[in-house]
Amino acid sequence: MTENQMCPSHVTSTVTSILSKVGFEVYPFKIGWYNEQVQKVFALPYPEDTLAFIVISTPEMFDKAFKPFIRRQACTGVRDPIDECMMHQFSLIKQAFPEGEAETIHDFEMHPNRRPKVLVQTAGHVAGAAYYYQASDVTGNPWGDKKIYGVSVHPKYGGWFALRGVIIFRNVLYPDLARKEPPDVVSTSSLRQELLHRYNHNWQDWSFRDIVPVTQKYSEEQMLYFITPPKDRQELLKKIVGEDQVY
Ligand code: B12
Repeated sequence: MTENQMCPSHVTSTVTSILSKVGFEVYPFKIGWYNEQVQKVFALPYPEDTLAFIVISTPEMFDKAFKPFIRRQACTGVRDPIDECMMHQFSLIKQAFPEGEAETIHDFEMHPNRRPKVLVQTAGHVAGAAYYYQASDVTGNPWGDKKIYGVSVHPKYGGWFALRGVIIFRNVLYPDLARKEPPDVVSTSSLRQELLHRYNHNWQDWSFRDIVPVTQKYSEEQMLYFITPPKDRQELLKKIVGEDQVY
């Protein structure tokens, strides 16, 4: 740590205290851990010891962050309401630190060529938050050359969570950050194969989310919100939070 850099443990506790009370989990990682996994085009342009966090929304986010955000009529309706809510939460993190210290990248942010700015599943894996299962984790190459998308599984929420983005502290180097492996909860090759099959071929039935027993999942109301086509969600929100409280 240099003389005048912010203390990494203070940064971690500030980020955690803001986000955990509204249904998020945050896990620290070093940019170098991420960059050593991804192809160069996806690398994040910071020194390897730079402190970053992956932000995960738990099943509680809907009640603790999203509904209050809609009730406060803080949503403009210009973007997807969940995305707007995430932008609001990330802005609170930026405000908690001196100007420019906390940089954020959302899962939905793309470069002009449509390449995602951050691969949140890889970030979640290297941070020890949720194991990212890919075709290479299954023995015997059952799919041949066919493109199979990977999926992350959380030790408590299975697939009932989302990886919302990363927060990067460009001026905080943390060479001594201890690395934690993500819990390998889908430990057999046959169950991993089943997981990837469900995620790639039957993702609409959401059964991939229940690949392991979970302690908590989305409420009926939250499930209804996410299965409702975006164009009909505003009507549904009126029922959820009250007619006159929706943008
Ligand atoms: C583009 C995108 C899509 C595209 C393409 C999918 C894809 N994976 O490429 C489409 C539209 C098809 C899609 C669909 C869905 N998506 Co989508 N999607 C994304 C998005 C925005 C980017 C993914 C991407 O382009 N990756 C690029 C490729 C190249 O990355 P990659 O395959 O992981 O390769 C890297 C790793 O292999 C890494 N690597 C190499 N070796 C190693 C070794 C280790 C150990 C590690 C850790 C990494 C690693 O290096 C590679 C890059 O160089 C992410 C959010 C994000 N920003 O990451 C969500 C995301 C992957 N989607 C998600 C979801 C849930 C879905 C859907 C179920 C729909 C939905 N939103 O409900 C469907 C299901 C997929 C399906 N069957 O169609 C979730 C997955 C959550 C989870 N539990 O994993 C994400 C993370 C969004 C989120 N906010 O949570 N999606």
